[in-house]
Amino acid sequence: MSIKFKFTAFVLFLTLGFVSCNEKEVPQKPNIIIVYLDDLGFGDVSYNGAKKLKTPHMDAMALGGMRFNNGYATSATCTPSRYALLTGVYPWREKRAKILPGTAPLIIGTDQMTIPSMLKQQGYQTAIIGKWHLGLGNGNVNWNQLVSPGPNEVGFDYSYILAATQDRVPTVYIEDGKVVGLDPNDPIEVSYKKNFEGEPTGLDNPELLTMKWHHGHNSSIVNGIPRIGFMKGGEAAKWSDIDMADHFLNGVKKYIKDHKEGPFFLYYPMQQPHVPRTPHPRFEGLSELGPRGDAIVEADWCLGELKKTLEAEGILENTLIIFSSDNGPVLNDGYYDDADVKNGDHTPWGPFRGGKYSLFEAGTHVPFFTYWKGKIQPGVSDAMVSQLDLLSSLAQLVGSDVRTDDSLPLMDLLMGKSDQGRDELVIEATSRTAYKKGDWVMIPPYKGPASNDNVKIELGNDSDFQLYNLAEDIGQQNNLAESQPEKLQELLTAFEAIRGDGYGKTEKLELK
Ligand code: NG6
Ligand code: CA
Repeated sequence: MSIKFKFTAFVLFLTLGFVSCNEKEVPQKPNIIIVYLDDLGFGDVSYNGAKKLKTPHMDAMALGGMRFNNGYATSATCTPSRYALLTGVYPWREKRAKILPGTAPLIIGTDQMTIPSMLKQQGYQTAIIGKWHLGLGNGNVNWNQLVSPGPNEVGFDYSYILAATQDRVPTVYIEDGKVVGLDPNDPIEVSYKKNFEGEPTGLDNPELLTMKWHHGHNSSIVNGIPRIGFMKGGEAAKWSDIDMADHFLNGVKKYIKDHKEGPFFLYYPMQQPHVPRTPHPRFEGLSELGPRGDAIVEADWCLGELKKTLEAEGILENTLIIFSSDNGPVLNDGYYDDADVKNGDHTPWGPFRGGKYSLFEAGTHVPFFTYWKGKIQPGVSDAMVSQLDLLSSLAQLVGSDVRTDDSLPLMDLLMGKSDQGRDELVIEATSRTAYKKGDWVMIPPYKGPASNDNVKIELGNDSDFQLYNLAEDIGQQNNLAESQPEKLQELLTAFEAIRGDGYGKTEKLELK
């Protein structure tokens, strides 16, 4: 071996040694993007077996990153899951974390820790572009002035949002607290109590509708679609439903281009496939499932565009992407859009029982993957992880000592470097809670109907305790509460230690 080669090898050895110990000790500050879908079920993605719709971009990222077979939202509805995701606090600790109307006040405290606040402390630029649904203002919002506090007061440097849901008023975009495109001569008024005089509604004016309501959704009409809540004025500011995905995506692309020097945190909560399902016409018929499937194909395309943008800007290798959904799937969530009629043998809920609103598995057991080109090796994990864990995990990644009691620092798991997940998790559905420990799930007795006839989903209510072993019974068909009293007691004790004993025995369902 020549002296020169020996020397080169020695330098290489030193460099590699330095790099690898550097990686361990020095925190990394990649760009971080959370892509959060709305009502996407575990079985709605082709990498989990969907056949009647193809999600090639989700598949490519999931299979090229770490895929979690046991990834959970905290809740079976939107607001509480989003609350937990951003704050790292169980949503049942905050009474207001329930499906919010468009007029609800902000439910995250402006002094509360959030993912974007934590990342800001670490030098990140932070943004949300998409669905908010965590309340705005302090009550009695004047939509014609600065709408505050909101995302900008809980850690986001930049916000471009829809206030609540696509089916709720106000149907306008809000950028940094200002309604986009508002004509001051046509002020916006919003009420969830009563209609404004002379304004048509879905209930009274079916002749004006391009989409029919099935249950709820019969108040103000915007773009031919009847909504929840009443709204007047703001004509020029109203969004175009079929362009919504493109609109948010364009904002996302611009944000990435403008902030490519990084590090940035981008929270990209898409509105698909929540109702009303309004995929752009170019996606029409791309699934065999009608607008719901087409909206998922559209969301998949958006994810592909996101990746392309990162590639084009040369920052894909420096960006961690986390993908999940806020709650499980629902077919008919209040409009006649053929989602149920065309569903056939598609299983949005995957192998699980229940769906959105349900304490059964499909309510919270959702698609979940991490992708970081070159840094995360392709893999699959059965360890349990919740969106609740993202705050502490991301803090761990960037070298912040922020932690919450509920949020576990599981960054090694998310990076595929460990198979250690959480042992236990409290799950929530419309103010009811249940407990999961390892393969076991315990659902306490709840009053209320076994299923919701409108959405046709089993809710998980029963007058007796339910106990399931998912290792043998993934579909939750065999209630072992009677035959395994010791196991039941073990879970109940552990559950009450976290939850206290007032875990909603008499809670009412929020569903109408
Ligand atoms: C329900 C709506 C449903 C949906 C949901 C919120 C009715 C009858 N149903 O109250 O359509 O908007 O709220 O969904 O109004 S979530 O994903 O944002 O939690
Ligand atoms: Ca949702």
